[in-house]
Amino acid sequence: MLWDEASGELIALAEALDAPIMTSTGRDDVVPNGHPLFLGSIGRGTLPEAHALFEKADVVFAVGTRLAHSTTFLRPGFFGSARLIHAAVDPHNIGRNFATEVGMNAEAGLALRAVLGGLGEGVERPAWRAEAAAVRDAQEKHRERALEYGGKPIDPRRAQMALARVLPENTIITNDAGSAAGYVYEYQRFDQARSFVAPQDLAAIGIGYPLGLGAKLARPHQKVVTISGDGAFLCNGAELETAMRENLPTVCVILNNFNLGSERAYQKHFYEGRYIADAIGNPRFDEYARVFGAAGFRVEDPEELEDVYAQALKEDGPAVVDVIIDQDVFPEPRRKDAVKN
Ligand SMILES: Cc1ncc(C[n+]2csc(CCOP(=O)(O)OP(=O)(O)O)c2C)c(N)n1
Ligand SMILES: [Mg+2]
Repeated sequence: MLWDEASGELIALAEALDAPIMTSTGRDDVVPNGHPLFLGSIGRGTLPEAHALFEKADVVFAVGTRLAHSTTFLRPGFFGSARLIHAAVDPHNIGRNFATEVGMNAEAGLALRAVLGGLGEGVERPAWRAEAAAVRDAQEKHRERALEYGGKPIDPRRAQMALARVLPENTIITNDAGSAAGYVYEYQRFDQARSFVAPQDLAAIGIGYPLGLGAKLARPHQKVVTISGDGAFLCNGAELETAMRENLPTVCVILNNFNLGSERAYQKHFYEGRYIADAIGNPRFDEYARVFGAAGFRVEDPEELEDVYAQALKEDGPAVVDVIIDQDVFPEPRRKDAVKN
């Protein structure tokens, strides 16, 4: 969808059908998130309200997606009783994992234009519009609630939402794998295509910070912010040297729980909280950044988040914000279904 720059066609079709739009995981930037029919991405960040509406669909038109693991978990019942129309550029992906009523081997824009062209006048379905509005309302309330999570260490949801409130329009966000960074799907919002670079199926930790440097090289006039866990940042944090040498002023927000939180989450949910090898001892990341000559910040008080983020965003060189967060707040493990079976 992004490669084909077909967001306009996608929106036109959704509007013609009054059909809600959801994107695959990590493609939250395909549609300007303020659009009244946009309900977020499918996968980790999907709120129950959005999921319930997805399950009510009688037809799902999946365009320009592989329907890969990070979105569908390859769960056989993923589409429930909905009939699936799947347009994909690689024919091997059509019918590969899911029973498909109609397959279209086409680029996203072409497939969308073909369907739009055959639609005629479109339809009005005020009930679906209203349901979409109700889901969007629930999502906004959910986001706002994060601002009430006080206390120390900082709740990672508060850290994410505070960031969402200060980011300038058209900031590019690059994300790392991990639990606290994974809240990105619930709390960050995107206005334009190609403003979100997320780890996909392999989800290797350590990717976030270098992704940000690449994004800054490609788009020097846009702000670039990376959201990373502490364990993930430790994998590739020495790229601060590259950032300094190449003058790549990104802001790296490290959600620091002194823990490989994703592993802790598994141990909590599947091993009765018998924690082992999850804790990590970190250097102070603000000082670590300064050793390279970059700007370093540290936040321990949730009330200071927005100010410190704003300061870091004003830096004209590389900056790191070390946010000390609660190691016991994390989303449910993504692979819960897989581990259960
Ligand atoms: C290269 C690699 N090794 C291991 C993993 C498994 N893994 C996924 S998340 C994670 C922990 C990440 O810790 P951190 O970056 O501190 O984020 P947190 O979950 O604590 O928010 C690990 C080890 C992985 N995805 N990639
Ligand atoms: Mg961590």
